[in-house]
Amino acid sequence: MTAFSTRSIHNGEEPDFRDGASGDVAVPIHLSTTFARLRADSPTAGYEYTRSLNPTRKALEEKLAALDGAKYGLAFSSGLAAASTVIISLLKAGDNVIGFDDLYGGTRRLLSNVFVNFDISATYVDATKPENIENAITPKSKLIWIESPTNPLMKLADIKAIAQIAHKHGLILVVDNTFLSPYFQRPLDLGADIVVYSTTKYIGGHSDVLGGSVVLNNDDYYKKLAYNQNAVGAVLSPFDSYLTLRGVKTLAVRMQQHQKNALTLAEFLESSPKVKRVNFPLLKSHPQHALAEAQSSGSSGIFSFELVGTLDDAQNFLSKLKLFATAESLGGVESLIEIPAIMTHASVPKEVREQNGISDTLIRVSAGIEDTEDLVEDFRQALED
Ligand code: P1T
Repeated sequence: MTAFSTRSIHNGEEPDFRDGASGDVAVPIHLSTTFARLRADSPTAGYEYTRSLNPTRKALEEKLAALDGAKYGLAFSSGLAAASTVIISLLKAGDNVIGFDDLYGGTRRLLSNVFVNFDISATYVDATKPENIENAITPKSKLIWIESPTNPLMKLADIKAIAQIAHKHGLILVVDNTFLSPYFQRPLDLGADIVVYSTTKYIGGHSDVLGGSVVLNNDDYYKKLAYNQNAVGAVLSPFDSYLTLRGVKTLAVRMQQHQKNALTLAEFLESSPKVKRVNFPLLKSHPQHALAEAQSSGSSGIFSFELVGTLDDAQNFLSKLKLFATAESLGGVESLIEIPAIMTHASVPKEVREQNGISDTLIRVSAGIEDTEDLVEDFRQALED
């Protein structure tokens, strides 16, 4: 197997030199919704209708599988569409999901407010301690859903230990690897069964395309997921597949700069009296720093910190920034900042937020790939009275 940065450029996009083919170096955007056949009983190269298979999406799916060292990849119209298709494909009424209690608010909303209507229940535990997951397992439990690091508190889950627990009890382990991307962490190698991504974030990388993906090795789960990708229809469009293919080619170089910027900003904030605590796995002060070093090869541009003061102080700090846009989302080349309690995690009930540590002055940062010193200077001026 070639190295990560080589795969991100070449896999899925080998030029086609067959007779009549043009040898495109970048895969074209195949906009056709349907594909003609020479004979009614034989689709051309397996293509029938774009919802079931499209050449641009197929190229992306091959590339995404290669980045995680996976056998299969599937691309969806959003991260939540990918998550929904996983749940629809592998669970049925009466089943239970055990989730990390600090999941992205939208994932929690999907499990708690949507799938509950189909009699699929969700139990949330502090998965920083793998034994909490084991203790929550009941005969109804079928699937464990974790993020590591979590959104927004940057808590870690020991993927290897949780995979062992899952398999001992016959459960499926799903890891949402959006925050680190396959560049810094490959959950399948650590024992996870299924990895999901919001490709809207680092994989797309430019805040201009919404998408989601699933990568996996298990043949049976893949068949179910591929069937429902077509049957449910939440597929990534050809144009969005092209944008994602284009974005992911630079993932390796982008992730290095995201990491450098986040670490420098996190260290700067840690030394400020106006900051209560900084949550970033690469800081020695992170309670799971050793686990971060053991299961991932680095961290991305995301971290969170708690400001001394009130929600108003947090909003004023954001307003004073010149280079960080106050916006939801993360993982793009431009720096973004937000207040989870009133933005990305507003759908999580207040008492759950408070219990988990998402206070009104918790600020989440997505450091982009701008010049490091320019970003530090922006924070410095915004913290001044
Ligand atoms: O937005 P969408 O592509 O549907 O992805 C949902 C999703 C899934 N998993 C994680 C870890 C995520 O962070 C997200 C989306 N998150 C944001 C929009 C956000 O600002 O946190």
